[in-house]
Amino acid sequence: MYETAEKRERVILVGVSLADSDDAEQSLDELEELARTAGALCVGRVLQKREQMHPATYLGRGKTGELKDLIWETQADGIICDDELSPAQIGNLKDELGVKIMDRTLLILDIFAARASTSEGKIQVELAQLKYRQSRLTGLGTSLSRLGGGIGTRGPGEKKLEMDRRLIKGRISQLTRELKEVKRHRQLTRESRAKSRIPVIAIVGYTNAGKSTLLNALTGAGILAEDKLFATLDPTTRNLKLPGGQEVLLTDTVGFIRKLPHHLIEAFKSTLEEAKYADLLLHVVDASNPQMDQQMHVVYETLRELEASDKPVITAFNKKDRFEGEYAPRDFQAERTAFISAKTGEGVEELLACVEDVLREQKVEIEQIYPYSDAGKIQLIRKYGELEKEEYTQEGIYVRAYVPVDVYGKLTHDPSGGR
Ligand SMILES: Nc1nc2c(ncn2[C@@H]2O[C@H](COP(=O)(O)OP(=O)(O)OP(=O)(O)O)[C@@H](O)[C@H]2O)c(=O)[nH]1
Ligand SMILES: [Mg+2]
Repeated sequence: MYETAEKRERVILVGVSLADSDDAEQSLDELEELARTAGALCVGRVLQKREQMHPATYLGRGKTGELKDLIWETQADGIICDDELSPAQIGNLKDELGVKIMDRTLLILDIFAARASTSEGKIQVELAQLKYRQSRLTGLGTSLSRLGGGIGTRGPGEKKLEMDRRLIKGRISQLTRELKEVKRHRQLTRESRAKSRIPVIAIVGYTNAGKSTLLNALTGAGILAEDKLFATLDPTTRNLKLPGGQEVLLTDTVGFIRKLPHHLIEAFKSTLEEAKYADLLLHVVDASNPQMDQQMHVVYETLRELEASDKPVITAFNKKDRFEGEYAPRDFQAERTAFISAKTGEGVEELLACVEDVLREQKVEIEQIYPYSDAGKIQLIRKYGELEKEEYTQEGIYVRAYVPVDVYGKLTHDPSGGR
């Protein structure tokens, strides 16, 4: 993803463990993974237990001194803090430590910047980057240009990173306008999908859970699936015919992560919102990851933030090939759960059966005898629903089927005034 010729930045990861949470160490593991994805080399870690983050310097005084020594020992080029820093914190740490100061947000923005491939993705990333930078110009400005590369300098608007406040403001409003246009297009696509009445299923989940691998396995979509965080940034939609014959649209979406930067959620809303307009969410979980529970929690929290938490969910515990035996995680928030390996294809059939079940539950059962002159209605059922049984009797055509609610109205309404 990154040019190898570029010198790898040597970074120290810095975190604060708050009294009420104990997953700071795991969060740092994830930060290391993110840093690695962005091409940096982690040369040290500092984790401080504190009641709260220090408002001026993130770490307390003593720890900051310790960090300074570690920077000297390891010849680090910079530090990455695990939480979003305020402009003041960046400035103070910069003065104190004399190296490049980065945070989780900057890092994630940087990875997104390198991943963005569509114009929509690029606009969204640049907007998020500029908004982040806007308030931090003094703290970041010099440290970024001094190094002339590395984390925080990549992106669609790379040349514009040196812009002053006034220009940034202008660029932000231009991008906001462009994004509005993009959103309008997305809305139109959604509307035409809704008209076609083909159910939309959004694949959601923590980053690296196997969402793209699953979409590829189901539809041969040929999307990049990698053992890297945020391999997918732009949503891809593919048609899929379920075993019973019904067609659905499957959309692969950007992965979620803990502490997903607010700017990014804002900027990426139109991409992330795919989940909001879906009929069903397919939640892919990496069940071989020891952090599985926290990751599922993050996914549900993010869905809530996107106002998509009222959708029916099917949870697919993925990477079954990596765990053995009795292990049987559960998800009480899901309508159904399945155990699959997107890689080997194991369990995928059962998963599709779950999808059919849940889609059927969203439909209404219809059992009726139609006169032979009403054969058009049978066509309607075939097209939009599932025809379970069809019998040609003396009174007419006996039909038992599951149909979408809106089609149901058309099927039961009898213009002749009833028989
Ligand atoms: N062993 C095993 N590995 C899997 C399975 N499914 C996916 N993977 C691997 O997990 C990694 C991540 O898969 P992706 O499909 O890129 O995951 P994603 O959820 O799309 O990730 P992002 O797009 O980064 O959010 C890849 O290296 C896959 O090969 C599985 O069933 N078993
Ligand atoms: Mg992906």
